[in-house]
Amino acid sequence: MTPDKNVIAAELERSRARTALLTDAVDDDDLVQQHSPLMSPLVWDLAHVGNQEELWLVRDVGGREPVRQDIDHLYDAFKHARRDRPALPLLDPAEARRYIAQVRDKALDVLDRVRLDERPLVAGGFAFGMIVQHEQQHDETMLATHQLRAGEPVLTAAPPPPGDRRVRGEALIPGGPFTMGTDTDPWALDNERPAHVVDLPAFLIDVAPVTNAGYAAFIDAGGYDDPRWWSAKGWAHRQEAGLTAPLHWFPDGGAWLYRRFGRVSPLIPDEPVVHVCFHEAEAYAKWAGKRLPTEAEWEKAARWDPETGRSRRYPWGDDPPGPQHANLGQRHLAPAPVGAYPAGASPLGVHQLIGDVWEWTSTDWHGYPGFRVFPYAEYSEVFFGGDYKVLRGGSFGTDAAACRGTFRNWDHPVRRQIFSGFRCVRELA
Ligand code: AVJ
Ligand code: FE
Repeated sequence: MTPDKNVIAAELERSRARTALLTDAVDDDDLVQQHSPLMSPLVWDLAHVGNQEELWLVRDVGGREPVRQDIDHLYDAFKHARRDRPALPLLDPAEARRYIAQVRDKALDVLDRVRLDERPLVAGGFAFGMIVQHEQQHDETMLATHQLRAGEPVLTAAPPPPGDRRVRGEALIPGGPFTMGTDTDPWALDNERPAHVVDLPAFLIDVAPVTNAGYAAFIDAGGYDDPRWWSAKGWAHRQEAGLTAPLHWFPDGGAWLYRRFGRVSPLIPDEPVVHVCFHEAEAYAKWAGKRLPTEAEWEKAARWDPETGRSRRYPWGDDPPGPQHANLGQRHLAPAPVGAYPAGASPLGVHQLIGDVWEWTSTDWHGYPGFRVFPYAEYSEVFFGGDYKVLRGGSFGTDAAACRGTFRNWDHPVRRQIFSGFRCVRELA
């Protein structure tokens, strides 16, 4: 299943089309503005994806001369915090667009000439896949910036498919070993490797993510005012940040309104809740008499096939995600209501593990046993052991190229500008 050069070129093109859509939607003033201190100006993301492509595909894989070595430091995410990026002498929008187009031409030429079995870095097209995923990840980050942006709506998409209220309750995941992670997925990143066996006791997992209605019940029950449900750290954060509801919710009489990509509307009860931090998810779970899944529990629910005992790429099998399986790729600019993807359910009846909302787990960000940096420590290793929780499954903003049953995301437990939700688990009585 090594992707051939035409597939790789098409994937590069698809990520660039998404980048263009997100950055052509607003004017140049808007591109250089900072919409939140948590985010870069969009024009930074724009040139940064090109700079990473230059570093890895043009210079490293291609062995070519630098295009713009002078700007490397501006687009090195470790050199300047997001809040400081607007003050940098960044390329302006026209320069950034020219730069990334120039890099892309060279990268495609490198792709044309390279032998994909030459070095580990390019085996199976890995370096190209890494760059495709990197751009798609920044496209999701840019979508989160759009969600924080004030002003008139500029993005549109078809609404997600309808839900099905019969999809409710919990599924039993039997105890026993399963294979977590992968050795064989050609574009899997270093943190998804190596494959290793994990033995878990049986558990019950929610068949769907927690909905807006479910989360509103926690608020109505006084959940934000009762320290019993919160960890000490979570309660301290709730107090300090003055949390009273998910980000982008605001009260309207006895109901809730929600602001999404510049449009305000009543909350849709059956939609998965989104824009909650880890601490809010954890508090809800405790209030509900449950807990958050560990990362291993989440992956077993998503990949383990009870028929064969094998771990698959997705809950529905090994077929690539189609529109019938999961809400991915910014096809819809909202999570889909619970039950919208029966074809995407796991054999044990767990729905919407992939797409819709990233799901918080209780696991701290770490390397698997036998982890080896590949190809650079700054992607994931430097964050191991930090104040980060693992998120799984991807959101409506995540592209299929950057989402699979093994894919691991992480963020600080207080972050909620990302498209984050959750589901709960429970031990057997
Ligand atoms: C995997 C989403 C945590 O955006 O910080 C992008 C992805 N790494 N450029 C991030 C990433 C370098 C990363 N996350
Ligand atoms: Fe990056």
